[in-house]
Amino acid sequence: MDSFVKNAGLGDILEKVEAGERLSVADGVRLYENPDLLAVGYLANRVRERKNGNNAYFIYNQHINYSNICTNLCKFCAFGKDKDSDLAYEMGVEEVREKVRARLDEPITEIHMVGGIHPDLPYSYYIDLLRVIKEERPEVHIQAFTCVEIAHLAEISGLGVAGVLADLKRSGLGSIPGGGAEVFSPRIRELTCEKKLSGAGWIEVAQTAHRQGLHTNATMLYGHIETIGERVEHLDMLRRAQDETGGFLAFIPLAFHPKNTELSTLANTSGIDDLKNIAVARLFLDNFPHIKAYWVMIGQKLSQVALSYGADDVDGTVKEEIITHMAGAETEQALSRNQLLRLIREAGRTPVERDTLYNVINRY
Ligand code: V47
Repeated sequence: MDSFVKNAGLGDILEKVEAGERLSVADGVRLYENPDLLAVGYLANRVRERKNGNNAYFIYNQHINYSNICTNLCKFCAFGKDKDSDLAYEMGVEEVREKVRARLDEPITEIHMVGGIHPDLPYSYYIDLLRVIKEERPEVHIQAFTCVEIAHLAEISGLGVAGVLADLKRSGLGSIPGGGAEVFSPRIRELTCEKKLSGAGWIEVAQTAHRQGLHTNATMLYGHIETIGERVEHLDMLRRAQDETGGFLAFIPLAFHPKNTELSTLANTSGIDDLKNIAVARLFLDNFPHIKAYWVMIGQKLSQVALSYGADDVDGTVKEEIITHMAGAETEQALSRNQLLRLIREAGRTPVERDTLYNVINRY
């Protein structure tokens, strides 16, 4: 049964996987470069099964993007706009309250809220956002503000990263999403998002959060101008950080969508590359409990397949996704619980509805 993995030239990696031994950076590069997707996926599926059994997780969540006004204007992003752009928007605090109120009849357990790096909203606005959400939905877990936004809030408040995190936590922040990581390589940041917080800075914010007991996620935006070496370097930085502070819950590979971005001449990612990123992440990030196949970016169909290539989570109901759809995503805006259940069941997994911290809400 394992012979096809050996025939693919991955016999030594199979042995490491079987022994639960850590893969090297060179192994990571070899996995990405290996053309035998089935062999790489088989290895990743073994690890997924060992870590998560037959469970495939999802969450009933709501996305809120409070503003797209952004001073970073990254080349890969179609969401961020200059404040003078006709497409710029900014929600008042009461508007966010309305967004929450409008869905109070749904069993939402998480609100995922991110925005751009706004040039002039005061620090109090962000605290108010948390406050109104908690006023409307006291039980909800707020997963909000990427590490990039946190660094910005640290600056405008003068509180520093640790001070801001403590303050946000007191105001209702439950955890931090994985966005803004992009590719940590200074070369990629220089070429695509020179104004953004550095890769090292992103990790520093995430680790500061972990030290305060706040969990975070991590992402990697792949499929633009990054090399395979830069992808593995990114994963390696995350793995080292996780060894130190242990607060990452999930890793989510994000498939680049080129439409309406400054990199619009690039092609969309292929299904092969999408599955490779899931599989290599599962194999390399041995200290990450969960790998998410984000259906918004890779589609429902490939998310199902990804559940046999290392992923154990498909994110959630989402609703009103703006960031990927502005960059040309053709996926739905939201999925119902029944759609998620069907997606997971058809893939041969047991659907498990979770909360943000992976406590089980319902096993179906
Ligand atoms: O931070 C920007 C990326 C991120 C594009 O933590 C793009 O559980 C593709 O981070 N094509 C936002 N990606 C999404 C995100 C996320 C989504 C779901 C779950 C979680 C989680 C996190 O999307 C941004 C940026 O890295 N992005 N532009 C684009 N054109």
